[in-house]
Amino acid sequence: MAQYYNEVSRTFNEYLLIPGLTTKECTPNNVSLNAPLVKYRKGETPALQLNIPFVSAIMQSVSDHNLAIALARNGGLSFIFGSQPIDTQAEMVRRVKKFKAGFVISDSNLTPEHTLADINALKRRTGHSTVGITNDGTPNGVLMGVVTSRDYRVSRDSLDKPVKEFMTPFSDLFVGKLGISLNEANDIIWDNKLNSLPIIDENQKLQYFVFRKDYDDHKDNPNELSDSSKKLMVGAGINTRDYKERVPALLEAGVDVMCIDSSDGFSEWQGETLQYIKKTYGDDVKVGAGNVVDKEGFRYLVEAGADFVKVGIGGGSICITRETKGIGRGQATALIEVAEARDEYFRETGIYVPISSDGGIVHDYHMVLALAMGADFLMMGRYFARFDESPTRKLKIGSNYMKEYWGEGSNRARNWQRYDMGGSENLKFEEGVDSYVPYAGKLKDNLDITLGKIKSTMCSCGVLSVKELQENGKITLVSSTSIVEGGAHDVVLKDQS
Ligand code: RVP
Repeated sequence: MAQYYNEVSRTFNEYLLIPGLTTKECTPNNVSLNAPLVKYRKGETPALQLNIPFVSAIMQSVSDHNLAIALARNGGLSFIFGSQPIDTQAEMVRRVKKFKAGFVISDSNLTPEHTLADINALKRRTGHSTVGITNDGTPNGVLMGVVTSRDYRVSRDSLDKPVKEFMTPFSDLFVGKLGISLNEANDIIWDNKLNSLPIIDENQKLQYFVFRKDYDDHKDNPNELSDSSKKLMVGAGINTRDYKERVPALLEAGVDVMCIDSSDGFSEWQGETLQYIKKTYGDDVKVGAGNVVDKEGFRYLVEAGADFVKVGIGGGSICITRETKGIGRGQATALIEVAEARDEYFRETGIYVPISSDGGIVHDYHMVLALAMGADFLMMGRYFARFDESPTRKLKIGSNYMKEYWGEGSNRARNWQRYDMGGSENLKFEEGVDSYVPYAGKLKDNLDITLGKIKSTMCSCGVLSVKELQENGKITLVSSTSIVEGGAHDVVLKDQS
């Protein structure tokens, strides 16, 4: 007879937190959001920790090098999406590791042979008006000149005018030499009334731009997540097919941690992948696994060597796995059970294996609930997809700006490895959708508000750390009628437009 779970499968919306005593030292400034990222022994500190308990989803529409840089600068970590060729993924990792505050790798580049029409098209795509002109049109080609919007007049100049006729040529440019400090670069910008300064190497190859407008952005960032050589930390997704080639390339690029990315991680494929990585590279190479939704799945991955385990099937905002395959579990219920399994494993072995709640977080209070229910850190896709730094297009739909957001199981991502169960190639079906999410601006601005809310809720609960929240948090189920009571009700809202 099949095994029945008598408990109803529940999600975050069905719970609330009950306040604890807020003592006088319980202020948001005193709250720490540090979180362990990888397993550790009792009494030791984890080899990798997060400064805020957030990681970004292993998705094409979420985690590229730009988002990874923005998130690490604010204390979290991105897992660069694995559904791309090994060399491009490794290059994204490399870009994060090479990041230096204030030094931007040029994302808008053309050759002198391109035309004004190409400049216009590029500007529409990137939203940036400074274009590096290099011999081969790449971000690190030999610098031939620079084009800014001061160099042409769309109303007067013909669209087929070649770039070489209106760019500021190299001979007239102020440039900085690789190795220059940010302060020195800014001095050149201010002394010469420039908007940007290209930085070149000894072969005149473009390395970075320093922009005047970024000056204020690049003050010290107290939460920055960096490694022992002060480089930003970054993760990457891998799969259970090409790991023998992908893992060494990612390690070579400097990746700090990897994660096997699959919608259903309770598989011998993941077991084998974990064992291979640990046997080949030893325990210093860190790799998480998942996703699972119960004790059995957690145990299996931990015993195979996982450094952390991700929890969640079917709860992602773009995920239709539950509809198409009928597998999954309410995110809260799954998390509560796996957190119990982690604690039980810790009591038995003295090894603490962090768990991540992955998918289904909608409101900021869901984050506090997930942490209180036992998540060490949270993986989010939709939340990060809304920001400037995510890799997708921003579009105006009606009167609102939106960003594109698509699932790894959608036809658009074609990430079949994530859903692979072996078997025939032509038995593929979609487990995700292609969608829009409301555009929300810069990551940092939104994150500051979210973290402020989380800290404030933790103060209401009378706790100063995630650990205390997990030990002392009080959680209640809510009825559907009390959910209505929780919003504005029985009043006529004034027009908020
Ligand atoms: P959300 O934050 O609710 O948008 O969920 C993101 C999570 O959804 C990812 O981390 C991943 O686990 C899952 N996902 C990604 N693609 C798909 C899909 O196409 N079904 N699901």
